[in-house]
Amino acid sequence: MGDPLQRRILVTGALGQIGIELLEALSEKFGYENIIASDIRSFDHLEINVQKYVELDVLDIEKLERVIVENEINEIYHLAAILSANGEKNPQLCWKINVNGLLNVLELAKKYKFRVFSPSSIAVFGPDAGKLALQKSPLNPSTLYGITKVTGELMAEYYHTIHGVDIRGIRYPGLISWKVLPGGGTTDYAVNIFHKAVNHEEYDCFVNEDTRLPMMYIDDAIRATLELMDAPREKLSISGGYNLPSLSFTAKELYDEIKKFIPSFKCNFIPDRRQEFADSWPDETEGKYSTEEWGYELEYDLGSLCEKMINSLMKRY
Ligand code: NAD
Ligand code: AKB
Repeated sequence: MGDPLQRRILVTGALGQIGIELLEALSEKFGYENIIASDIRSFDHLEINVQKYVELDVLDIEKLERVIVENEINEIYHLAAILSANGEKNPQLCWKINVNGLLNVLELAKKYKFRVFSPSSIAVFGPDAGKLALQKSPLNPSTLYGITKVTGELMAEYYHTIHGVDIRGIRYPGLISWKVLPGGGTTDYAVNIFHKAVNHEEYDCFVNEDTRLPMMYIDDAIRATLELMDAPREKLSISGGYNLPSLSFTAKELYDEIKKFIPSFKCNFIPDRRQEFADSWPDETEGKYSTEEWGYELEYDLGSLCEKMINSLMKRY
């Protein structure tokens, strides 16, 4: 076995919106040679610097176990999932990947004693959580995706308490990033709008202009992830999912902010089914426990987030 203090990390679902960014941050922090990226898809991001990539379906527990053992993995960032909008289109697949996939990871974590990061979501909340969701607000989601996320949080608490697995999670708000397009969620409009604006195209936003949701720039989410995984376990009272303090803005407020940079940009608001999912979620999340237990603080506000997104996308296009 290698040095037990040296992190040997497997990232599942690594080609997604969060994975691409987390891979870069983990590689810089722990060394490119210690990060194994995996996803069900074949590797198609030539611009991403990855030393080892494995095509891996998290439902294939034998292959997952082989990858863990052969690479002496002692930490997994388990990002493979189906998000809210796609989950509602294919509930069985959403349940299988989000719940059974996590169960595979947890069973192997119990056996091989590696640490796990498993993201939760603001989708754990339903209409009864109120506009400002607290850590201990009720968890009665009305989307199947939300139900899988509550189940994942309960499984995390169970495997921690009963089997001593060191698993940690964050209830990410809608994440705004520019490197890859988001993967079929409800908050995707807050990313897609930037691509259209920078390309000088009109955008048909699929939620109405008053829709207000908890949001965050990706750098704040990646930093939260690394900070949580660095926190001493004895300081943590939660295994399933920490609320973070979030930004909170409407689709119209986002549009207005983008117009400060690109005044000719035009956005139409044409709600579809995803409006229902958005309406079932809170406007904002309160992050008391993440701040008190591991010192988390937000850095980006709406203005700095828009500036970063627009400058980054302008360089790319
Ligand atoms: P994404 O859809 O962009 O990426 C998920 C990745 O999982 C994809 O690359 C997909 O190919 C892969 N995948 C799907 N099925 C798989 C399987 N069977 N085996 C292996 N890989 C598989 O999602 P994301 O935005 O990167 O989200 C990652 C995690 O963060 C998810 O658990 C999601 O619920 C959570 N989350 C994301 C957000 C957000 O705004 N992006 C917000 C809250 C929570
Ligand atoms: C989605 O919209 O499904 C995700 C999430 C908030 O979990 N971005």
